[in-house]
Amino acid sequence: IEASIPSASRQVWQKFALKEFADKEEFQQEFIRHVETTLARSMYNCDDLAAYQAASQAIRDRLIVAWNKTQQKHTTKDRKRVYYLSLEFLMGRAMDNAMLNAGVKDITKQGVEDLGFKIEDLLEQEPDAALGNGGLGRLAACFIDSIASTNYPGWGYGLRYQYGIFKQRIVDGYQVEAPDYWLTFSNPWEIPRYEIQIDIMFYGYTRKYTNDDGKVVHVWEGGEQVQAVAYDVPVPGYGTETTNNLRLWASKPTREFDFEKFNAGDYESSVRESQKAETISAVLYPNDNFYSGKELRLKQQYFWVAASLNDIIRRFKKTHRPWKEFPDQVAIQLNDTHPTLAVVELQRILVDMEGVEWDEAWKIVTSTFGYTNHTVLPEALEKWPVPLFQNLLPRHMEIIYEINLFFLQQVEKLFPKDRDLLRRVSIIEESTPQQVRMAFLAIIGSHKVNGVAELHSELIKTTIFKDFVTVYGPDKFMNVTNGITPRRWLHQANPQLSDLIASKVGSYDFLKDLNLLKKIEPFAHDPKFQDEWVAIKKFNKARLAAHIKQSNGIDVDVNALFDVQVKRIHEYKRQQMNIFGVIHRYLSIKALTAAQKKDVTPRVCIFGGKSAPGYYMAKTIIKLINAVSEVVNADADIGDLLKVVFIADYNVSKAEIIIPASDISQHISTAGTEASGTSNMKFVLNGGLILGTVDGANIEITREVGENNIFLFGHLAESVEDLRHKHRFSDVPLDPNLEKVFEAIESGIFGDANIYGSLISSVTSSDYYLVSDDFQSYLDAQKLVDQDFKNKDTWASRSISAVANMGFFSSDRAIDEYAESIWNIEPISLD
Ligand code: GLG
Repeated sequence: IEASIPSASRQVWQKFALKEFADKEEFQQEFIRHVETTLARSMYNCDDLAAYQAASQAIRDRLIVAWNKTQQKHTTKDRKRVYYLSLEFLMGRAMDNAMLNAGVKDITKQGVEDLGFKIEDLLEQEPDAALGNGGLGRLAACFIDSIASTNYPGWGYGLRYQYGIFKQRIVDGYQVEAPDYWLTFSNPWEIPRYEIQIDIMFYGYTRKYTNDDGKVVHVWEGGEQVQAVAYDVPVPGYGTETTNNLRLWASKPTREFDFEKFNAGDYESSVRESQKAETISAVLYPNDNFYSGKELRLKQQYFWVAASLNDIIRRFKKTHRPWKEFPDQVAIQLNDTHPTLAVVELQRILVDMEGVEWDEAWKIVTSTFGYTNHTVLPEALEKWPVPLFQNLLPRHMEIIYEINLFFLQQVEKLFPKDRDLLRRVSIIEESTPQQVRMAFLAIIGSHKVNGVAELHSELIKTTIFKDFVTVYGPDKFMNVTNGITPRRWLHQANPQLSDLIASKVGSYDFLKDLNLLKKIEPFAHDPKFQDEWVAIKKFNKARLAAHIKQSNGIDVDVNALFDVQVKRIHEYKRQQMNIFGVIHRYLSIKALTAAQKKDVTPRVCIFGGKSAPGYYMAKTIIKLINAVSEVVNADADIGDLLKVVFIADYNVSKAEIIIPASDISQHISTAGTEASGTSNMKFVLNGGLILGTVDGANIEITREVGENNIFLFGHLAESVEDLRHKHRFSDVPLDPNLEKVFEAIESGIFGDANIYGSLISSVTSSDYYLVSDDFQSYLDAQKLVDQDFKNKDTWASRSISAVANMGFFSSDRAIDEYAESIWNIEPISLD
């Protein structure tokens, strides 16, 4: 390498190479150096924010050392790597996780204490990196943590949004959105790589010519150009030296502005172009499980995919291998269809730029990609109108037509004369206008397609991708059940529980091998262990109660049953059913005599979650929850028997407080609609039990923890179609308890009933999400929860047994499965 230092000088470098902190003094020295130089402050003006920044700079320096070492090692080892392409990485805060994984938690804690600070206060200063909407983005964050922790060589590629998911405030019971500008203070967890700049083109036109060898060459030219600049976020593994990379791209203008226009006095239009370039990566689209065909979104997708592929190919070319070995060096995972353009872009680079023959190129492409599907909801499947696509990416559109032609020819050969099959599997949907079906393109361009939980992986084979099973056979389709990182979701969120578990396991090894949790099962009935277990739950409930008091001004009793539903607000997730159930509970309690009230299990019903800004129904549900909360919490007849709380602005760092405090959490989607869910795993891992439907990963959680340790209810996925059909073609009577709930809402006790008209009529007319069909079964399950919670010992033993059997849901296990069956990569140890 040209820029390398001559061997004679290397000794000096090695002598002064930055090392790990030997003790807290070394940390303190670095901390003070950063306060005084990096921040240009002193002990006379160092507040918590400055202290957080200095501490994180000191830790960041160490991460960079480990990062460099890892990258050098991976380069010399020269083995296959995986690239995880995700438009969302919902990372949350970095500092606590960095301290843990870098093994400097105690040093930092004591170090800052001597200097006059509390570590908890510093951690609170960090804004969440909220570059995602919900489960899909958080899964990507857990996955890159696991890829590093299990020593796989792997990078994440995403966008560096300047605005993450909006902040939610509740005003008068309604959701109000505020921008999340999270980069106000410089971000210590990223390394700008201004030297890594890649030109990206949009629009323009294509032409072809025949070159001297008589070969037809396609060119794409004349379009708008922007530049992609790399920002690297080190991803430290836990209990390993491996520190991988998350590379996020920011868009910049290629020229700062047009000098000609500037000199001619046209200031405004000279800066306009540069501003336009920057908007590409400016903001995260706030939809979860919903597709909206905006041109800027497609621009984001191409910008990110083109920059990432350019980067990957540059790295591959350094190895001087022939193109056919590309798939032996590179695996690319498509996190949903958002990065599917990468399939087309790689084919374009190989054929148009590198002169590889079409068929050979296509073989390389399909051996490189894997595609993960995260939903069967039709409204979430990406389809781009052909005119829009063609205008933005004219050459890509041609290539898609070509890919489609060859694919349909292959299908025609296998199933001659089945015109309808051809129509059904075509990448181009023959609608007006025509649409590009991105999921089909992803399937055709990948060697493996996976769903994210068993039921979901079965459903994609029998519903949305049925025809592709016919074409390819079943082996292309597989399941990898999701997982979560136990580092953040157990040790960091619930340190006391982690310590208690460690006391029985004999070490913290369960944080790397979650199956070791099994070792606590023998203590499920041990009264002393139960007491300690219950005390920790109570402590976590008190922590949440304090948060609720501070943010909502509501007093909640920590001895009450904490019943939690926190997730994006969506009709399919059925928060409406939950709040209707709460209203039913309220009406029932009000009808009791004082003596009868003594038998009621006191409950705190906690809700949290954001609605997409344009999702009217979800916003109405939020309003109803808040309206019910106002009435119930102020009702003297009810007292502590029922409290209703909506926690505003649910995000990763709030999840870390809320999840460890639940007794029951609700995962109550209409069967067959929630692909997996991942918070269900987090709640059980923290000793809460689930009230849920037979859907997504709830099914596998049941298998692992046992039917006695979960409350299941509702219709099964296989009956959903029939039930919907009944609603459409006959009068299905409304559930009588639900009818009473609707009467209460319509009587105006929760304010203007008109507000909730559409919410009620969606149930009384088609009831697509089967709220009425499941309501009685839901109430019955709730009743059982009330009864069982009274028996404290049994409840504790169920909670312990459930945790003991959660080993399967570590994202380390999920990553091992991907590595083995899709990516074909192996771990690289650094020693
Ligand atoms: C999706 C699904 C979830 C799933 C997650 C991760 O809706 O059920 O757990 O991806 O696979 N949009 C999502 O959150």
